Amino acid sequence: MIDRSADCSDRTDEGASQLMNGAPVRSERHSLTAGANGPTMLHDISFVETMAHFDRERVPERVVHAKGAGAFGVFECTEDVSAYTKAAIFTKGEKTPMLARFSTVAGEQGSPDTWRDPRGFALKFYTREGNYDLVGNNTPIFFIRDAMQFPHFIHSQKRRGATGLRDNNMQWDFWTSAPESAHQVTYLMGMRGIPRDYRHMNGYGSHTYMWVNEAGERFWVKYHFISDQGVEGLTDAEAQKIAGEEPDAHRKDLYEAIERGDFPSWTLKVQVIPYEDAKNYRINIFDVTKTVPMEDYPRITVGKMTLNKIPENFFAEIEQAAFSPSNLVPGIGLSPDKMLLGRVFSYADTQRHRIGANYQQLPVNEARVAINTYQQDGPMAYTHNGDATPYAPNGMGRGYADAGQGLEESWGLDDTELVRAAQPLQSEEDDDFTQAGILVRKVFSDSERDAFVTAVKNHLLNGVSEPVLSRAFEYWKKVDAEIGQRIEEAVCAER
Ligand code: HDE
Repeated sequence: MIDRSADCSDRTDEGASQLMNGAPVRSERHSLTAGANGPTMLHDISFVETMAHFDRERVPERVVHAKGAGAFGVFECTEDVSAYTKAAIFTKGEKTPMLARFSTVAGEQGSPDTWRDPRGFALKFYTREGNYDLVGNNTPIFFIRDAMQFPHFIHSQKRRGATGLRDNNMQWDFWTSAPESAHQVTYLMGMRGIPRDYRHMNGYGSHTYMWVNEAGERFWVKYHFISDQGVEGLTDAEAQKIAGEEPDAHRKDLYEAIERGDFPSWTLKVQVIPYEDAKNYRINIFDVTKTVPMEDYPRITVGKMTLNKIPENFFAEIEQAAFSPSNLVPGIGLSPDKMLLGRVFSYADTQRHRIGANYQQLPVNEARVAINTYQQDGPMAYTHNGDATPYAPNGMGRGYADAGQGLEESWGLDDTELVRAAQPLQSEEDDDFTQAGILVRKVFSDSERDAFVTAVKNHLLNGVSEPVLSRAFEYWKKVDAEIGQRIEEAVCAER
């Protein structure tokens, strides 16, 4: 037998590692065995602790938006918008530290950054009034308008039960069965459907939100984060090439730009809609499948966000980052958008499952203000209230919020019955197809329209069969008769 102890001897350098109880790891290389050929001893605590922790390294990936990248930065409010909101973050001159995470939607953690998909645009602002999260996308609209449909929609975009494969037939079956998707699918198949990278895309709050000023006046707002780098997209062919060569291309691009000091920035503009206008406006502003025309409500500038620091640790700060539309601050509220209200439940719920009940105590999620909370205990509790009176009301002098606070960012209901129903149209043009048609005819250039037809054709030729295929032709003819015809001819020519 040849003695190999000389080339793999244990080292006891100064930098040697410890177990989490602080005691030395006996060896990071050799387990404790009965003789050099084993078996391994169960009282090898160094081995057991190392392996047991490794076995628990992953937390569940996000059920959507699993693949992403994030960076820290600052938001500076450069304009006076105090007429519309009293939120400290939107006070002229205020600089607020922040975190941004960009993502694809349907792909899993290791999936390529360049698949055709909307991109998440999630922002967490550590304001002096508490954390404010704006969890948007790079598109101003969405596929559906009722949160009840979201699990169904996502199931159609993810993988089949039997094969574990994605299936375009399933995607088009859902889209053509839910015509409110037309606007978002047009956007997705268009030139903004695959961004060049995370820096060259805009971000949108997508839903309508509420702002409230010092006097208690309420306004509806739509957020637009306009990329100072410009907006650029990839063709299918470019995207596929990058997917093969560098699946993490967008994550890499973001980190490399920040590391070389080329800090990406976005200018925040908002559309402000007077509270009463919503009732009789020709578009339902609480329907996230619609945009609000800028000729009626032009954008005003608010400030700029700049990303200038990559995470110190991806898992701790990006994988465990928990964004939620329910993280609001005084002066900013929700709206009656059915999708938004469903989201207000879903995010914190999934985070309790994914990260744990005390996820808000982690440094990346922790508010940077003093907190007096009656929440206590739970798994991995880290911050605590010592021996403070643990209930309210109390006569022991510990403060608590009283009834009557916190109504101003809300809205009342008229004499309303509970129903399960589709929203009525505000006007003829409030239907499912008008805005999608405008996008195709008026926003796309000739070459962009050609690329759009090609993108839809390629998608349909990739596994879509009858009767879904014919329904897809009808769907596009409703968006625009000519474009529908062109798509049908292009598909039939290659089938
Ligand atoms: Fe999300 N979405 N979503 N979503 N979403 C999640 O939350 C959900 C929607 C968006 O970087 C999940 O923490 C429902 C619209 C982003 O961590 C989950 C509905 C928009 C991210 C969830 C929607 C978004 C998510 C999964 C329909 C743009 C990534 C993990 C009512 C305006 C955030 C998580 C990050 C993530 C639910 C629709 C944006 C399951 C129920 C519309 C950017 O809670």
